Formats: sequence, C-alpha cells, structure tokens
Amino acid sequence: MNFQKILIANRGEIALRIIRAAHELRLKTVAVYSAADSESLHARLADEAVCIGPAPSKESYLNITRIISAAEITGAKAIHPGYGFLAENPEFAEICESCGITFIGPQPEHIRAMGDKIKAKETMEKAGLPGIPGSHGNIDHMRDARRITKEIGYPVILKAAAGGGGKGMRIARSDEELDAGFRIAQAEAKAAFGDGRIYLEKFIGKPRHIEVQILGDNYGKVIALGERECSIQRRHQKLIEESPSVAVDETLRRRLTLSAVAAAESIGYRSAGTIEFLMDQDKNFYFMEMNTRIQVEHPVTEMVTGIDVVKEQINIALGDRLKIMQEDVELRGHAIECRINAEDPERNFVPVPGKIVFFHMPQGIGVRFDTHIFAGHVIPSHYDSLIGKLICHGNSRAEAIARMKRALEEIVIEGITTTIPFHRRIMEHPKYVEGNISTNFIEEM
Ligand code: MV4
Repeated sequence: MNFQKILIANRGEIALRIIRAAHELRLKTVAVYSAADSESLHARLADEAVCIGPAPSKESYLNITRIISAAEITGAKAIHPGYGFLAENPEFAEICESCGITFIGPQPEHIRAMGDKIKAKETMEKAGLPGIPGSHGNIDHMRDARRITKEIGYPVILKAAAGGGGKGMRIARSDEELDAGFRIAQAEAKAAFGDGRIYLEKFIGKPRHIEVQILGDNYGKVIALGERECSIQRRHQKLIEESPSVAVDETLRRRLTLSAVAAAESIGYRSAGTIEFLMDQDKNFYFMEMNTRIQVEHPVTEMVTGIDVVKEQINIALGDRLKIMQEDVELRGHAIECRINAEDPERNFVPVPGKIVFFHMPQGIGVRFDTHIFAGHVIPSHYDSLIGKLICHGNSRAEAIARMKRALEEIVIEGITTTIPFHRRIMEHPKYVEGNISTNFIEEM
C-alpha cells in the first residue's frame, strides 16, 4: 500500500498513459519490454527499463516470473497491468500480493468471480442488477436447454461460462439449431477454455452496448463516472466509443449509474472497473459482464468528466480515500474515440505490420491522440494492431463529430495501411450522425 515506484506490465499506448499518470503523481516508473520493443517509447519514457524476453507474449508480457523478477531487481513495489496481457489474471494478482507487490487493480477474488460469466451474472443479479432472462447457472443437459427455451421463447443465445467478449457464442432460432448449437458450443468451450460450461439467455436483437465506468476505494465508497456507448464494433472488437450515449437521458443515466454503484458496493469492489450492459430497443438494460481493468476506451470518460481515471486508480491502490463526490461528477460536452489500427479495411481488416515512415500528430482544440508511434517506428507483428486512439471532445456531439472529421483529415500516418479512412466513412454516415446505432451498425452500413 506504500510505494514510490511502479512497474508497468504492458506496452504500447497504455504503458505510456500509465507512465504519465505515475510521473504526475511523482512516482518513479519501470518499463518492461520485449526484444521486439527495445526501441519503443514506453521503454524510453520510463525512469528505468528492463528487457524481459523475446518477442512472443508468452515469453515476455505474459511471463509472470520474469515480470516479478524485474520488479524485485528494480525495487518496484507496485505493478500496473494495463489492459490485456495479465490484467485479468487472478493468479498474477495473487502472486504480486504474496511477493509484497501492490497489484494496481481489484482484489483477485473479484477478478476471478467476474471472469466466470455464470458466477458474474449470479453475483450481479444478487446485487440487484437485472440479468438477461435465461438459465440460472450452467446447463448440463440438452433437455434443460429445451425446457428453459420453452419458457422464454426463441431466439436464444448459448454462451460459454469461461468466454466473454463474444468468444464461444451461438444463436439458436429453432429446436434443431438449439440441439446442434448446444453440442458445438460445449465442445468449443471445452477446447478453447478447458471449461465446457454453457449457459443460455434470450437473444436480444440489435442491442446497444452501454457500459458504466466506476471507481471504488478500499473503504467501501464507489462512484460512477457516467456511461460509454460502445456499440460500434466489428467481430467483438470495438472501433468507436463515445460518452455520453445518445440513447441515455438523465433519468435512465440515474438508474444505470445507481444500479452499477450499488452492485459494485455490495461486492466491495476496489479500483477502476466497468459494468457492461446490453440495452434493447425499448431501452431495457441488462447486466452483461464486468471488466475488472482499466479499459482501452477510458479516455472518453476522462474528457467529459475531467477526471484522470488512471491517477485515481493509482491513488486507490496507495490506500487513499476517493475524494470525488458522486454529486460532483458532471458530464460536460461530448467525447468520441476512434481506435486507429494498423489493419487494412479493404482486406477484411487483416493486420499490416510495418514501418511508419512519416507521422503527423493531429492537434488543436478538443483533440487528444494517445499513441506510442513515431516516424521510424516499426510495428511488430506479435501484438495487437492498435496504434493510437484519437479522442475528440466538443460542447455537443455534433461539435465532437466535426472535430473528429477534421482530425481524421489532419492526421498523417505513412508507410502502413490504417483504419483512418474507414473512420472517416463512419463519421459521414447519416445513421451514425443521427445516433441511430446498434451492435449491428458495421455489418449493416
Ligand atoms: C448477447 C447478445 C444478444 N443477446 N446476449 C457479445 C459479447 C459478449 N460480451 C456478449 N455479447 C452479446 N451478448 C444476449 N442475450 C449480443 C451480443 C453481441 C454483442 C454485444 C455487445 C457488443 C457487440 C456485440 C456484437 C454481437 C453480439
């Protein structure tokens, strides 16, 4: 609970984001990097940098022993995991604590509970969040799947308990599809996660993905920082996020945030977290999953609340009390984030690693670009293809869109193909401009 030096167990833009927050708090930083990242900005911006292995993640950013060793050698008494890699690995959080290193995140039992999607749903329903109608717990036999479906009606969706983020899901619209889907889903879940447990829900068509950012301290206080609309995604990869959501008015926001806060309070959640909801076309909302990490899209929340979420997360880990009062959280204006990936939208979004030969940073009022790229940077093929997050803020959604279009025209990344032209198309799309969006937007555009 007392540390002056943080090790960042991550790379790319989020490693930079965490290093900056730590330096503002006058904390020292240690970067870890793989052989593919020896020229990376995160290794240069940190006070110290330790090479932890070769390029493959398993031998570097996922290698717990090497990361703990780097912390011990440098005397870092805290580790921030960022997102991805080890961020939601409960064993890693436990090992940190048993080595006397503060894990900057929630308690291992909360990571574990939310990682099991059946347990998460059960826990959150107990805490008062509405769950999507379906099986309570896992289904062992086909006849149970049939019985529950008789009660709730088709279409239904089968999900893996160990899944999440869309992995191992199957939709069924008839008894035949349910029979086949059940067996396939079970086999796939067993093969992919070593856990064949499956649960069933009513399938909600064309929903919105709306999530609430929360912060909980070590003394039982939880606050909500408004919602994010994350419906613009492709194959379960978010492309654009915004805050607030056009589908949420003051009354609905109060209900969403009050229930998210009550749920997090009732489980004694600590650190930054996100409660994800599915919202149907009648604006009913249901608990979907809880993410127990800092998320890629946290900057849109920062831009509308003025709150540095990473700094708050570090302060909470230091044992500070949350000083922000819920009444003081105000959403000012509108923020949109476009994820810029090194991918080719013309070729089914295949990753296109390579060397950036020229880079111009978009700038000006209301523009933020969280990135680790620079001219001369070579994007390694071993990691995800996110190369930057363009976040634009405006007094209104229309102004945020106008700024985003302007910034997407101003930015120059030469040498590789990126998703920038695809984002320009979305910003011009009448349905996007109207705010008439759902998780089906990309496939329907
Ligand atoms: C659903 C659903 C419709 N009905 N559950 C996808 C990711 C995983 N977290 C859960 N997901 C979904 N669950 C029911 N009962 C539709 C999706 C879904 C989705 C959800 C959020 C964002 C994008 C999505 C894309 C396809 C399907």
